[in-house]
Amino acid sequence: MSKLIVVGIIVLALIVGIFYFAWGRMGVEANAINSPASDSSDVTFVLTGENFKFVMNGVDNPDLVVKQGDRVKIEFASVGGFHDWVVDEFDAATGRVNDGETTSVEFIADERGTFEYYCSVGQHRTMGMKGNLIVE
Ligand SMILES: [Cu+2]
Repeated sequence: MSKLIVVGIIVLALIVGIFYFAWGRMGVEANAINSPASDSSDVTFVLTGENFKFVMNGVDNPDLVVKQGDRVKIEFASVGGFHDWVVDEFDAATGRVNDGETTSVEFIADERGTFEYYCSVGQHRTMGMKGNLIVE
């Protein structure tokens, strides 16, 4: 009889323990999901695209310099033609937009180096619509 009570208490303690463990994990995961909100990026670049170049603050195909580990946001708008912004190494690609449309992409620059960003529409890349993303 007393053995049964002891076993019962142990089982109850286990259930409560598992519940608290699961609850704690859920809290952590919820925070992880909530914290990288749309404006939590470390670096934001605002670029436009036209036939056939990217422009930022009046500079054509600018070097985009970030630090390793940065969460990078690209806000991209077309001001003429059909374009996107892509970096293969980080699986980063905006949607394709037409004149007057805006799109964006966020990614973590978790590797050092110089990576080419480009427009993947038609032959735009070979026509000069490309630049460097430099991760220091
Ligand atoms: Cu293009």
